[in-house]
Amino acid sequence: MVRTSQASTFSSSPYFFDRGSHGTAQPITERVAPHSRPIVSYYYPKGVGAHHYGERHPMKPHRLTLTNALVMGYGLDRQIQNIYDVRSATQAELEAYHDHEYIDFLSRVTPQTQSDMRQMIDTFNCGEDCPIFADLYDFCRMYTGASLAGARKLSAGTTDIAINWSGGLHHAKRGEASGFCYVNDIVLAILELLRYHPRVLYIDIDIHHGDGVELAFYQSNRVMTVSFHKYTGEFFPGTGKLDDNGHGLGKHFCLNVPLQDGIDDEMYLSVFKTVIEDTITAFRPTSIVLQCGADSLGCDRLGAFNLSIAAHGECVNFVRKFNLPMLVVGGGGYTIKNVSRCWTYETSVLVGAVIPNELPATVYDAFFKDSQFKLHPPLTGKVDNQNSAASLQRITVSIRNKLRYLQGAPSVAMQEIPPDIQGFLEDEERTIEEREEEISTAMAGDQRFEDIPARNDYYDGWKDNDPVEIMVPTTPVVFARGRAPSTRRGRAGRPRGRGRGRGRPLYRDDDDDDDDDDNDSISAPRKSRKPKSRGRGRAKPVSVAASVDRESLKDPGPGSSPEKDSSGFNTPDPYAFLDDLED
Ligand code: V1D
Ligand code: CA
Repeated sequence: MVRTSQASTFSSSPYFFDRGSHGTAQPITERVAPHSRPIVSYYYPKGVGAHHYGERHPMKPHRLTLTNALVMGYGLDRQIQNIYDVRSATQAELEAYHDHEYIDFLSRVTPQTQSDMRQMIDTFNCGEDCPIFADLYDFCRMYTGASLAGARKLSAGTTDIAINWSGGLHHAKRGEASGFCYVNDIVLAILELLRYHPRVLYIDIDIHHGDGVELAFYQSNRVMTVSFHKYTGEFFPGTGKLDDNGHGLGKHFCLNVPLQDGIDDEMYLSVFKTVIEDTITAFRPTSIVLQCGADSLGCDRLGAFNLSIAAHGECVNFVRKFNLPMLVVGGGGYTIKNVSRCWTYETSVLVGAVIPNELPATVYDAFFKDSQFKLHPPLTGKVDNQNSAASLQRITVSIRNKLRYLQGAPSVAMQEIPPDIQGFLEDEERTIEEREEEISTAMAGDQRFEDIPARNDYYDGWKDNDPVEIMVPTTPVVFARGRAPSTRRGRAGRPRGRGRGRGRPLYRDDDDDDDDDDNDSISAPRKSRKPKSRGRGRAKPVSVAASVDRESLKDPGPGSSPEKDSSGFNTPDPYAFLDDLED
């Protein structure tokens, strides 16, 4: 069924830019040389699709069953190196981000006990959007276990791409459910990646703002979040405006791309590719997490965009081509026959296979009959396009100017070694394969010091122009969040600060001094004062990890006199701290 591709590249495909008389994007026909095909791991927690939010609820986990049936029906399983029915996440793993009280509640509440737990149900924001349904906790543990397993495998360097269509529940907060999401598997997976990856880029193409992930990393400079979404102020969750850019150390490490109803393939792809290319150039992530919410497709039951499956898939393809370790997760998507087609198509894009437009026969044929069993049904042009070329240009120019504040990839703090690294061999919850993988991950860290390239060597791709010397201890862990994602620590003592609220940071940069979000013209970024040759190359083994955090990337405080670049923007010198590190 699957024809493995051979000749040309996607960029030579006439697909999106020469759309002939069809007026809509056509399926990808990229050809990928077999030797360059990535190792793909596909996670499908058995039984995850059998859960029910409720008859009238738009979220239908059955879409996951449909997706899996199409993926297998196309024979894509023969193109995927690893297919896993993964173990569920443990309570301790969930509590690496979420509050103990909240997880304890999720583990105990059932449709039968909910009348006795009314107050807690309100406290934890369950109700209409986030109902209490049978086996809710198992459902959460399943989809989260799959994202965590994918992240671990990426860190071990034993896969290039990990796919978990059951994950991507981007609205869940530390202490409460939100927008059909209970546990934020994305945040947990990113925390896992951060054990080995200095910089993680999160990209969110769900039509809703990825508020839960943004909030979790709003003050971090090691995770850059970029969400593309419908923004009106009213549309759920009501957040994600252009000038929400992060706070404290995380200022400038959060981007929002607010869009209006009816955006079409051409406009979306143009803004997506511009923003992502600029972001990757400026931030230089060492891994990417891509949330592929399919409610941004045309004809979605809750959405209002006009995207075709081909264009949605082209976003995935565009990110794939950066060849960075990538975790791909699902998210929203409420016209389930389209969600399953979309994620099947994206699976084929990720494995580098070409699949025909004719759907394979499955026991779910009834879902696809009205669209003649096609993978690419017409979905576009149903909603008036409220976006204009000018409004989109304003966004891309504004974002390009915001990215100038990054001034090259950031440094990495060496603050804390997560205790779960030191004790990972003792963890009885881990499967044999996980233990082996984790041992090999730690070994790969040792190998760094011998200059043996490892897949998970996070110096890969830093090339020779890193201005910051980063030294790693034998256990290759960096962690810059003030607390490690320990799976062993008690939770009771942890402050329950932000994240307990209804999805808004407690702070707002109303004093935003960026001046970077209007109709700015683009001017050349200021060059770093520091010579590029400093501290580059491989890190040397050190017995004490150097603490090179990015306090120094903070905006200058009131009264300080930031440098001004030639364009007149205030630009803090991100490398100022190097002056203190001279030996
Ligand atoms: F239409 C409904 C029927 C039953 C229950 C809920 C809904 C519904 C539709 N849209 N709920 C919504 C959104 N909620 C509100 C609430 C009204 N309150 C004041 C807030 O507008 C929630 C939409 C959630 C979207 C989730 C997601 O697509 O982003 C997603 N991503 O990953 C998983 C889900
Ligand atoms: Ca989004």
